[in-house]
Amino acid sequence: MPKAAVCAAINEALEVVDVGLDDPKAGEVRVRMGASGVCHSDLSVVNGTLLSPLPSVLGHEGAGIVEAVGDDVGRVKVGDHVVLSFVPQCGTCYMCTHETPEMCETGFLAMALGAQLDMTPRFSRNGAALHQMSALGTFSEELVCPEISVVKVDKDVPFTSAALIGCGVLTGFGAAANTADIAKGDTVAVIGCGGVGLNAIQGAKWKGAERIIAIDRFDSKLDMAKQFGATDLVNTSNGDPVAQVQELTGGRGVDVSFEVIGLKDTVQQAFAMARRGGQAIIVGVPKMEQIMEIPIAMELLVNEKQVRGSWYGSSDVRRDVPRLVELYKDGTLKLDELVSRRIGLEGINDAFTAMEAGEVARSVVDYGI
Ligand code: COD
Ligand code: ZN
Ligand code: ZN
Repeated sequence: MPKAAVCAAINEALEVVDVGLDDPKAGEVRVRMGASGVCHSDLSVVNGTLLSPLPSVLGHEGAGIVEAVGDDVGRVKVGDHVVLSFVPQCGTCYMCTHETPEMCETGFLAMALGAQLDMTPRFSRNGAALHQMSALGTFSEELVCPEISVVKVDKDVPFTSAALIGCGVLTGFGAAANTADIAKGDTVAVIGCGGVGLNAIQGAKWKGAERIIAIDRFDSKLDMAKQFGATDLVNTSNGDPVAQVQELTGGRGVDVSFEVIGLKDTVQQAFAMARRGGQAIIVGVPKMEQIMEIPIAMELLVNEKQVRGSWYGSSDVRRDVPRLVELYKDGTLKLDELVSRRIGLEGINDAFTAMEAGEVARSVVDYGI
């Protein structure tokens, strides 16, 4: 029986327990986990910000080794190293064939309901079904997931680095590389320099942005942002970040801004600091009831500002994961540097505390295989 960190109810600490794991069915694979990142969205499920069915094995950012395959599995074989995608991407549905596989219709419900494509989970506890976050549940020594949720990667990428590709890197880097229209020489701003925001910075740099303004409430995060390519640092505790950005840009604002926290106020700030004709890219997801307010006449029309949501960095995982691995290998993409702490499953609750205190880019569960 694998050990897994289970969230039984909102606002309860995760419990590390033995869980049952069914064999993979047709189109599914069993993965022995190498590593799992601890992302803010895991904490958002625990504190009720993000709605996800409970009880559940959390974790949606991981990498491991294929240990068994069900019938009709053709994309991977036993022994392959894989990065897990928290969005299953089938490659054949309407969205997948219209260049938007991040919104794959085949996997959407399973992902939202914490189950496999047949809407049942493979985990159980004392005989009762346990959901799997994003059809995964990477806070487990082993899991079963759809084969369309795994992407084969080279064996020489350490699991602790490969794992981070699965959420933080695809989401953040992709927001800059895929969703946004960044031109060489642009000035961008990134609000929120956590595990995802740092990757938006890396993506913007890769796209050729010349100035990258990092914005956060902690100097510790701004120091990390500088290491990942930020050229200007704005601490929100020193005053209104929009005014600080206007000052840094001669009053014009930035070509592209990114909101990577998930708060209404910072979404409004991202829109306000975009220049005339600029773009605000929204990566963080605020509480469901939050509404964005846009002055239609001046901002949308006269100033021609755009606002775009970026779900999973608008990523096509079969195109983007290999591309990111290449960028990691040639030294362009920093992954090892994102791993602030290596922990065991029992350290996840402390990892949430460290995340909220601004102490880490990422804590990573190292399963030690
Ligand atoms: N002003 C300035 N900075 C702030 C503020 C604020 N009011 N609040 C928080 N911050 C900073 C923190 O100091 C921290 O550096 C950063 O914002 C947030 O970083 P993390 O490490 O806590 O969070 P990430 O990077 O792991 O996750 C950010 C997301 C935006 C992805 C996440 O929180 C989210 O919105 N998830 C929901 C969207 C979703 O489901 N995405 C797919 C899975 S992640
Ligand atoms: Zn995540
Ligand atoms: Zn699809």
